[in-house]
Amino acid sequence: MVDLNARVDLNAYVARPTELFARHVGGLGRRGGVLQTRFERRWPSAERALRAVYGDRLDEFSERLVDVLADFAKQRSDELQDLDHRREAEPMWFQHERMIGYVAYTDRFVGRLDQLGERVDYLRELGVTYLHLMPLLQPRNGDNDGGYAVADYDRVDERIGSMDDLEALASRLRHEGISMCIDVVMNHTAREHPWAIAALAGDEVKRAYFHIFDDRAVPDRYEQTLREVFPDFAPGNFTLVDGFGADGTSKWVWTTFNEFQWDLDYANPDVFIEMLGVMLRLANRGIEVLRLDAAPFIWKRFGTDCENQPEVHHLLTAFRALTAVVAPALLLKAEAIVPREDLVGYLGAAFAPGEPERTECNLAYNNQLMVQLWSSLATADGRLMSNVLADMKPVPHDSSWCTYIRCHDDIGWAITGTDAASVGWNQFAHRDFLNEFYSGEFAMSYAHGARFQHNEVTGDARISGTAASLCGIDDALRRNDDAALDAALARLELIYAVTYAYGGIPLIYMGDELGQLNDVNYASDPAHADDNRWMHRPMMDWSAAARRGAAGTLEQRVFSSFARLGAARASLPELRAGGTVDILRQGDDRLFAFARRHRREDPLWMVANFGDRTLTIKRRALWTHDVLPSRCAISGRGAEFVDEIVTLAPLGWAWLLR
Ligand code: OTU
Repeated sequence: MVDLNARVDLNAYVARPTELFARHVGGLGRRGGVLQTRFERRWPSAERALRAVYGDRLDEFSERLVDVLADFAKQRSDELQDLDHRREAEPMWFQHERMIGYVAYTDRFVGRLDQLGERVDYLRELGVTYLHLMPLLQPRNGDNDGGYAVADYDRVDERIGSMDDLEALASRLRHEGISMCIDVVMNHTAREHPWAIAALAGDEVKRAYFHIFDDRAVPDRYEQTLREVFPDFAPGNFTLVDGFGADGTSKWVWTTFNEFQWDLDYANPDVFIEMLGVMLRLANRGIEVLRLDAAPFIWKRFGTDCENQPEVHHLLTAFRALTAVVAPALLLKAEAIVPREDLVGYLGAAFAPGEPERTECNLAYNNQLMVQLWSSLATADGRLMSNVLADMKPVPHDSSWCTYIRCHDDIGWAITGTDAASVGWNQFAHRDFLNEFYSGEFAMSYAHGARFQHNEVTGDARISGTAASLCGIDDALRRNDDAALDAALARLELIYAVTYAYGGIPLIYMGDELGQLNDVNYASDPAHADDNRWMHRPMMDWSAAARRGAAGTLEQRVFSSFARLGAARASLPELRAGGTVDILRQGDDRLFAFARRHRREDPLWMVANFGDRTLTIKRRALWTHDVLPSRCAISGRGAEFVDEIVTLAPLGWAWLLR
């Protein structure tokens, strides 16, 4: 194991890169001075992280790193330098209560990048200040895992536009107050990427970009401890690929995901430098947030599951420090859907008591909250969620969660044996229940989802389906049951209201704001037929969106609830990220309650009833930090705060203030 906090003799190495950098930027006047200050501030962290991974080999490539940074710094536009200065003046900008995210596929949302500007007003109605456009760099042809198999990091998928369109859009959105986020698929490339093609053709340098083995000996050793991410359509973690070199021999290539996605080998510093270049090129096009896809997988170690290894954190720390020299406005978001003790480390939380916090990614997905919201709805019980979230380590004050309830992926039930036991449940029985419930197999269920990646051997499965369909909107409409529809809408609002209050950037997944149902025709595209995640990646229904202004329509009911939540959130500085979350337990199984607080400011409380009967909470039961709530800022579905009592109807919720 590499020691995360290994001491290195900084004096021996720091001087040289610092001087080298000074030579590059020395002639740039005042700007050069700023760059030099940033370099001197960030390099020690990068240096220490890279030395922990590469040891003395760092001395062989540190000069190249310095060159890369200086080149990109010189190319950064005036507009983006202004942005850098603004962000440096307000480094916690992304924690603001105004931050609300929207996540969409460009083609499914509007068609092409140059058409997206027409929809800014729509996003504004929702209060959106952050737009994540799903993978949009040039993918391989045919099945490309929704764009997660990139054939060229320097080109935009030609079906949606060009790099220039992307740059123009990022700039336009920025002027509208919207920061753009895109994916960097950093763990793997498509097998059609020029690096992979060169490796196949016998180029030894490029072969060393990947994990390629002549026979099964090494892969078999790794397989003993690896899990399968897609056991259904991509079993195993290695793929036998024919056609290597002049004689066309077959070799085993590491492919964690689909067989056309070749894992990159970050033990090779060339790969690190290439990916740094990819990130900085996108930053210099005006992208403000990079979603680092499958980040936990970028380091492999025998005898482990090859996820969340210490080197992953060193590498991310180095990416953060180095990108911050050129583009301090850039945020890195870890896509790490991992157990909570592993998850908080991506935001720089200490790994063990007594260890220091680190500066790693700015953002990460709070998948624990997401899973628990669905689990609580299905069980009509807030206890497991309360236990799990109370057990989560706080994250560093300068980072933030992305809170969400749906994304383009399946929902994996990351609930451990210990978690389940904390409320007297069995982990596997609970997982099976959730799968039965959300796939609609369970007799009493209102959900219309489907099982994803059912593994007959382990019994494991995950869930696909849109939020609306999982909340029962589909079911209520089919049965033409108004009361059921009310309840379904209340579920959707309730879980989104938690994501708007819990701390972080809440993400609206495209279509949820209109209650869009599953795409029942997803399988008619042969490239999507095997992968039912496409059922919750529908085309935007603009005719449904047009009904958002028509009183009494489903779309109006759902959309207005999102707009109201967004407006309320933006008016409550208590809801900005940072600060603390205290889970409040009242002895009522159905209740989920927490208080958010920044230093000595007054807290904001959220109380939510996941049960199917009305519940009451005495005001004094919400006592925290020596204060009590006295008024309601906003509430949903029958919530009242009268005298000393908060009354919550089933699925009712409220945000309370002092
Ligand atoms: C990600 O998901 C993407 O979100 C998926 O859409 C891609 O298929 C995949 O990477 C490959 O690029 O395991 O089940 O901890 O959970 O990277 C989906 C991170 C996944 C993993 C995540 C991955």
